Amino acid sequence: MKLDMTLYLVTDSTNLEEEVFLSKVEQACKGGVTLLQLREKERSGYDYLNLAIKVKEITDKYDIPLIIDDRIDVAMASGAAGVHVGQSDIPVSVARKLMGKDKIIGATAKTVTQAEKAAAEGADYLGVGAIYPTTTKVATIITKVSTLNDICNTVDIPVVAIGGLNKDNCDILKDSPIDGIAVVSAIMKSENPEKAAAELKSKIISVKCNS
Ligand code: TZP
Ligand code: MG
Repeated sequence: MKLDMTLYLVTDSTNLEEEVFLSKVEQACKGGVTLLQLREKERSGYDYLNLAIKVKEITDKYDIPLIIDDRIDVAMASGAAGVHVGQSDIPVSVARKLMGKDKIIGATAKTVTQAEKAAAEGADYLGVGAIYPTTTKVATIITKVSTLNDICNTVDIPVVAIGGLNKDNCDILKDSPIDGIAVVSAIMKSENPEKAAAELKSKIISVKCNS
């Protein structure tokens, strides 16, 4: 099945009761998220796996592929569709060997060189950013839209833009040949994640149509 990267939700459960977190995830799925990444930085393997299993029950219901951030073991054990690795994680080539050809492997790239390497090693998609400053806990730097465009024009795998994006500022991507956007706060911090996802999705579809 072809990956639909239009609206990629990267979750953040920080300061949320599990029930509230899972409800936000479900609302976002209802609102039209096309791919979902469970991103947990503080949890033990035990807790990460248990949460992944619960999130997968939801994403399965909406036919949305679940990607696990950083942890190949958690991805495999939960039956997730794939894993997302950054520059300081297990390399894409190793992830591919461990997970096999059918799993989705996403990678973070901030330069054309990193993007070319990840694609050559077998990544299925790239996340590129941060496009804007972000309030989400992450070690990142700003990536210029011109670099994002260079990456899109260099690799032949899908590229999503990430970092500080919301429905009011993603027009900056109108001339960019991206396949979609990835967001954390724009959906996770919304009081109404279903509406936030739906609005963001129609916005990004109209932005993409003009690119
Ligand atoms: N990688 C680059 S920016 C970022 C990640 C994981 C966080 C994006 O979060 P937000 O809240 O959408 O700015
Ligand atoms: Mg990582």
